[in-house]
Amino acid sequence: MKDVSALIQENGAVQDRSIYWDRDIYELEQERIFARSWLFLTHESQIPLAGDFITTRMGEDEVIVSRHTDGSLQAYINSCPHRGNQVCYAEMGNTKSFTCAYHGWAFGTDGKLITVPLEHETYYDNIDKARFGLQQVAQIESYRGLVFATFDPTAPPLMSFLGDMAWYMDAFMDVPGGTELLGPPMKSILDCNWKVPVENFIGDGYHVGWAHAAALDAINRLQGLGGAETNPLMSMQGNAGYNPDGTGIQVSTLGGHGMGIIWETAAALHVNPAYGEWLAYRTETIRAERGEWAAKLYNGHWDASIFPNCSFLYGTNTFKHWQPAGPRSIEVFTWTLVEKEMPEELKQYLAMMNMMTFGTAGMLETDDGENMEGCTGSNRGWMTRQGKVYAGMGQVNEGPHPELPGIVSEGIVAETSYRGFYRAWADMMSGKSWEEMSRGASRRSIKEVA
Ligand code: UNU
Ligand code: FES
Ligand code: FE
Repeated sequence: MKDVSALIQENGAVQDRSIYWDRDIYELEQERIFARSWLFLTHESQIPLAGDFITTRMGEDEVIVSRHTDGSLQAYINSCPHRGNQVCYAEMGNTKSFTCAYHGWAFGTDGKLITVPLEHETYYDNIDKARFGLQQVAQIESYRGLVFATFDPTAPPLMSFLGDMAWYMDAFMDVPGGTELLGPPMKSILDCNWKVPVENFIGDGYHVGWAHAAALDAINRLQGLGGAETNPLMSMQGNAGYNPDGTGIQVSTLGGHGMGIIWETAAALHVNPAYGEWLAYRTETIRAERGEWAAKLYNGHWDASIFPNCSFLYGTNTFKHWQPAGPRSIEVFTWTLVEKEMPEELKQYLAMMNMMTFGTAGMLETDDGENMEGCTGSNRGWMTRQGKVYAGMGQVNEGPHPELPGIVSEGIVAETSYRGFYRAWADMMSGKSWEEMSRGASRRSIKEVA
């Protein structure tokens, strides 16, 4: 395998193409990134009652996530400790126990082994059932309803892992009544490396006007509006005459998370004015309780990624979990991000609009999907794969911000957050300790600045 420390160069701006293709690099990612990081599992609202469960993956490990009889959240590997069969084949449900189809071992909703068929007659009661529960995750926690777990007992608490990313996300997560993800998620497969969609959502403001030109035009027609004059996001369409100056910011926060925020455009991709009206109504409370920055962030359109493999578009209400399935394939789970207190019809409209834009066959998802598969598949060529790709945009106008945490670049068309993601990726791949990684130069909290 290539020298891991040489895969990312120039402070995150240069990537070796083998990271999108090679099996041995992918396997090292499983060990050093997916077995250590906090990974998104589900939303608490998907499993509100005792016995509720869903199945998902952490890296390539199949896991069951459940609400135990005592109300606690639990997550454990979906593989029987007897002979290794998959225990649960359902995607979601409610149960008292999980019974393995092979020999009938049964587990509680905390993963503990509760019954062994013919226990007395075959083991002569000489089996220590406490030894043979489903393998538990090391830690499980939630942040405002988003449930995460890690296999690493030494990983810092979830809120330290999210760091300043959570401070930013609070602008729309910390609203009266809170937020939720509408599920069950849409599920689809893309033939791309998992990092390609993560880098797209973390801050690729560059592709929006170009790759999505036709989709933006279609949405603009559905809106029946006048185009760029009435909808600032539409001015990006085709890039003609688009000047990114002052339109927003791109941010990289310590730990490899990041986002691009286009001011005043949260509702820009919507055809129903009800969403914009809701935002205006909510902004009053947010401004009064949390100040001008929170109100400004709340009204921006965000594309964002939470390290390592979770992304969202705030405003377009899509929330993505990119699950690695080999170096050149992912399974995509797509949720709809809404506020709990929104009227039911508004939530249903947002779920429908998410389907139309970023669902499996969504107008923008298909634009992105083709590019993501292309960015992966072209590395099939041995000679191609010896080369590198470049994310150097925005290095001249980024740095600390007087009021906001992280590294901030003016204008959303930048690659600041790409570089932050790849610096974090390189740190984890080289096996740095959590302590070493916490001493990054981008540590800068809003409290330090105030
Ligand atoms: O396609 C995207 N990632 C995007 C779309 C980002 C910002 C606005 C619209
Ligand atoms: Fe960006 Fe080709 S122009 S990948
Ligand atoms: Fe896109």
